[in-house]
Amino acid sequence: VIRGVVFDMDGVLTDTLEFHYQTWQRLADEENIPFDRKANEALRGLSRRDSLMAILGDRMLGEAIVEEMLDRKNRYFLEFIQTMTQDHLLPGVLDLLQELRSDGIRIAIASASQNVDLVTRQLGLTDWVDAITNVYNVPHPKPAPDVFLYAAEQIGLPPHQCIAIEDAESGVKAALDARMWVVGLGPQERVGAAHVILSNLNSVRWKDLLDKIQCCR
Ligand code: G16
Ligand code: MG
Repeated sequence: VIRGVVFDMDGVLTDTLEFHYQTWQRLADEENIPFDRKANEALRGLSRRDSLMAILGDRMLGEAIVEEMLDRKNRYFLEFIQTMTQDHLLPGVLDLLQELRSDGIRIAIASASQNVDLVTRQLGLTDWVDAITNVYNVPHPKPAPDVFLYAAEQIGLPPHQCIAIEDAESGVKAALDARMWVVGLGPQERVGAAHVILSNLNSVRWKDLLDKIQCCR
């Protein structure tokens, strides 16, 4: 039986990809590093540091410079986060959370974002979730399974009793390696490894989701 749902945040509960894009673009422009929307797409689900490493490519920089860039990027990102409200929840999210709650399903958020607590608060979701985990809580970021394993532990369930909902290739891999049932949101090329693939959570009912997972067991 499924007794818990672990949500990824960026790209599942809310769409911060555009905010991440604009802030990385601003940093890249300041540093004269080539960057565009297409390059940003490859950063989906990666931690902040892994994202910067991907942008820098083979440019070798000292740790102090890297740290400064990570801080600067986050400062720009926080400016966007301040403007977020419940209106930034993606379609279908609140309805699904409501259904989960009334069915007694435990709810966690497992994100690669160090800003997960703040964003959860801005979205008005703090009281909706039983646990929030991020990269601070675990040794290895996605695609390692750590953050999902930790989330399952936090809601007191074995991973195989949990469904993970992810939008990134790295996150799908992390959740599969944690041995959860995985729902991928997005195109086949990106989330094709998931057990169930949907385009988004709009009008997705809990019962339908369970049926779909049941089918692949
Ligand atoms: C998210 C995004 C990533 C972002 C990462 C780190 O993870 O998908 O693009 O780089 O968080 O964010 P921050 O700079 O706030 O620490 P997730 O796992 O919620 O999709
Ligand atoms: Mg994501």
